[in-house]
Amino acid sequence: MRIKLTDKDALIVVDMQRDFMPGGALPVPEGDKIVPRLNQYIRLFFERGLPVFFTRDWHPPDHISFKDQGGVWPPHCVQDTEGAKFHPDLYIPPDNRFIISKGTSRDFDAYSGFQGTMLDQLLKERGIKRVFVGGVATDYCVKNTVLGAINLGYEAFLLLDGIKGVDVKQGDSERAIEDMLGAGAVGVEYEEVK
Ligand code: VGL
Ligand code: ZN
Repeated sequence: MRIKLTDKDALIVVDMQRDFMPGGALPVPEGDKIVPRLNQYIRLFFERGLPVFFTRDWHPPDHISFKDQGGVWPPHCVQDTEGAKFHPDLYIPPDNRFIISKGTSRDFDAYSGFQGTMLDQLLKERGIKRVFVGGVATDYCVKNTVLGAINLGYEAFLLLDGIKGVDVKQGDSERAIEDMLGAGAVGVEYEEVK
């Protein structure tokens, strides 16, 4: 399907941080492989004057999602650490881009970029009606951000060539994609977006 970008569109790049890349604390297999593709999307939106939102997991050191606190994950994306930085090759435009930190308080986790953040307000203020979502992890934060967007009334496009999942259980990412498409998300690839 051909998608023509308009001024009601925004790009959301989910959690492209070192700890989610191979060698990081909570690696998404091949998470780094999507950086060049995401950079193409980021440049496309930036060149069209459309806003780009970068979500990041931004946890305190004693966050409840960590195993030591009874959670399920190894410590990851601790605020102000190397692991919480974006992948060094990720293109961050000089302006019209926004960093959305989530999971910032000890007692709450947030898989959706909308949870406990200003993302919805920032999009609404700019008249955004459609969001294009890529990044990691397909089966956690990408999925919850896409479903969150749909619940808030946005049209959501899933960047099929710009996502990677963790697959704690085999097939998790495939099921997550089915869930998103089933909820109304539209899957797209770069060549279709102009
Ligand atoms: C994520 C697990 C824990 C994600 C964040 O970004 O998908 N996954 N925290
Ligand atoms: Zn996390």
